[in-house]
Amino acid sequence: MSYNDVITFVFCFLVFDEPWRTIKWGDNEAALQYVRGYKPPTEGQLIRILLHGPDGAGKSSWINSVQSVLRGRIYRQALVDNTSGDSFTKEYTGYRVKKDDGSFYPFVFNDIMGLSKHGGVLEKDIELALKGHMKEGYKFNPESPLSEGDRHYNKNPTPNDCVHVLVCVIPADTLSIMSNEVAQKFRNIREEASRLKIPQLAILTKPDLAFPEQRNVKNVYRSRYMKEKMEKFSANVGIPMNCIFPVRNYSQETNMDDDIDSLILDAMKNILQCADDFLEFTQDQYYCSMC
Ligand SMILES: Nc1nc2c(ncn2[C@@H]2O[C@H](COP(=O)(O)OP(=O)(O)O)[C@@H](O)[C@H]2O)c(=O)[nH]1
Ligand SMILES: [Mg+2]
Repeated sequence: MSYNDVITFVFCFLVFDEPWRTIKWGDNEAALQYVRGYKPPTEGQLIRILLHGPDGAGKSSWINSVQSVLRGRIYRQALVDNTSGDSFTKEYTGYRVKKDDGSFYPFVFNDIMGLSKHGGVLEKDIELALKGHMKEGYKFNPESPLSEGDRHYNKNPTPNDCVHVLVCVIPADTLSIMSNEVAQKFRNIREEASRLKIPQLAILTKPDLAFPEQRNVKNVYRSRYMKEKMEKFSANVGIPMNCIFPVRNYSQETNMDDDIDSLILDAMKNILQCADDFLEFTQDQYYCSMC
């Protein structure tokens, strides 16, 4: 048996015959129309999507990837850090996606400084951001959270300032080495979001780096490795499997790819549906009186 035969055998073993989750690969028209035509339940409502996760997880890349899909070309607005080390996103910044007519989509992404074992964003800061107390432009301080006296503290958050969906961004390739401390931080943040009834999803980035067969993005729901990682993560952090979406971000591509788009749109569609459910379920008045 040659080396290649052994590798093939191992890969066959690791891949399901049938995908365990179905998705319409490359047939993106309906999902694209949904996201492009999305309107929040009330006029003037802005859907705030807060992304949090470890440094280098691909949060900024995800924002760029969504913009790329919606604009039909590779987009690079949110600064992507391709060096390891300290988090590059040190300021609380909101990113909106422009439509062709110059107006904006009714959602905004907030990319928050990474979550790590030592330092990283403080849980208190995430709580304040969830409640809409954090103004854009706030520079994170790993030593102390935003205080009421700070000029970036929003005393009276409106429904547009509050977070409507919390999205954990996790790299699939380093999932197994996530420390207990980081997992505990995730759980604490999740608890706070649950208390505020804010829906939570997770996106699992870098499937292409997690295992070689993932280089074909269509294998993402056929990989036993990936499913096992998602199940472990789900059990560890408490996010149900149907709220976890593997996505391949546009990182080295210079051209769009229909299959990569399919994963991004599937995740984005679910994020917006969660926001809708949340807004329908919770009266804004009541929600913001909790802020
Ligand atoms: N191969 C691959 N690289 C990715 C993916 N997503 C992000 N990256 C790369 O990971 C690095 C960190 O990404 P970045 O978006 O800055 O992470 P952030 O710190 O969470 O905002 C960059 O070099 C990205 O190009 C992905 O799905 N696949
Ligand atoms: Mg970033």
